[in-house]
Amino acid sequence: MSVIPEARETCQGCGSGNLHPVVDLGVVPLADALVDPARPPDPEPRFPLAVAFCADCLLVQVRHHVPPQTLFVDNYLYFSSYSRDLLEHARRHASGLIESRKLGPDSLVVEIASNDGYLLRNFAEAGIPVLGIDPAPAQAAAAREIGVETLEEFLDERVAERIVRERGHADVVVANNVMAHTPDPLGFARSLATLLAPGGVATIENASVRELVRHGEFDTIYHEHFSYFSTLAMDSLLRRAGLRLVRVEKLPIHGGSLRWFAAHEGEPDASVAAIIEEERADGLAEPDFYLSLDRRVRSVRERLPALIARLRAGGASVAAYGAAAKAAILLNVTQVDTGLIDFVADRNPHKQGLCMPGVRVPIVAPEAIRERRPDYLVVLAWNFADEIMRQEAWYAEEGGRFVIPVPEPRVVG
Ligand code: JHZ
Ligand code: ZN
Repeated sequence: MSVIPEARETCQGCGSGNLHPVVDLGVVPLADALVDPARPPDPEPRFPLAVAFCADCLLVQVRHHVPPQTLFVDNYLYFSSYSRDLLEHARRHASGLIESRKLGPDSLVVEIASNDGYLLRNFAEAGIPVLGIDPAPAQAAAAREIGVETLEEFLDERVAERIVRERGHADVVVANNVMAHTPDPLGFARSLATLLAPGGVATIENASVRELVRHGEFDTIYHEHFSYFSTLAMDSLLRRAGLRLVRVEKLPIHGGSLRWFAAHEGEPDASVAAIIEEERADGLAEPDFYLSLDRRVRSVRERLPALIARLRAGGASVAAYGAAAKAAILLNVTQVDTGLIDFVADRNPHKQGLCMPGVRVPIVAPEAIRERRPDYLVVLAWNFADEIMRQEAWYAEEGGRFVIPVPEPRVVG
């Protein structure tokens, strides 16, 4: 039996007790704890999933903490390299840094949560020394196979100090979609500061909480994501870690992300003040902004199962695409189970043959779409809807229809 964590009463970013509840998604399985149908857990562990806003450091955060070892080592089959758009995004990020930071054979690029080496390979192929840090064993092994040296650990200050002793400081530290993955974001930011050379830059990328709320992306809330960042919250955190936020860029990836540039020194460019101003004007410094999420959850919870049930009642068959972590949350929160969808297709062979947690919908290879010809395909990895619909263009040409589930379920194509 797993231990059910208590709801935290203090902020994980600043220790304040000034937490305001934002949304409660109920009690759900872990988003990446895919179930082996030959050995199903009984009972399947479930955890409360509720989010709060800290009125002091402005960090949005989950209140029930599951140990990172459980999340990212024991139950983690996410490999970054199964999305071509993400690979292209990583390639552009790397070539931009190589050029702007004039990186070469004497530089060092460190990536935290380097996964299967999807990003660092671009630096390595250009002859730039790299070091990946990632605690997930299969992903670290895959990275090493393509020549990306990887330390199989969680980053903390001790690990950061050791790397500096052994390898020197990093000219560039990349932390993409990982700042949210730690229960101790301040300790994490301090580790970035330790790793970073005096004139170096850290680039930190994460889904933007502004877009999460504005577009009702509640399914991106799960235990792996301990926090949800605005630039306001990031600025506060980096300052407390002794770093400066010097630039911010908006990116379309993952439903709307931000890339923050942090350094030991240097003046912020105009992007920082502009985005902070925009966030303040939109109300991100106040708890009320976040409360609209609750309405979105209620609406999708009602409308998605109703839409699928209506299609099925008309004789149609329905399946889904993308066994993403967000898919597990969406299916469990809306109770879309095997009574409503037949399978979830996913390109990641590590996920195929397993079932979605909780609802137990089987995960199969995308070839099943051709073989079984469902009339509708719910795009659960909606953040990659364009790529998926491009890749499965034949399906729409032959009469199949896609359903996009958030912010409001709708049939497209
Ligand atoms: P995707 C992941 O979340 C993991 P998830 C993690 N929780 C995180 O922080 C965020 O990213 C940022 C598949 N797929 O990327 C691959 C195809 O099969 O939205 C994935 O299983 N064919 C750490 O899991 C899933 O869909 C395709 O053509 O919510 C997408 O998952 C494409 C494009 C994807 O992330
Ligand atoms: Zn706080």
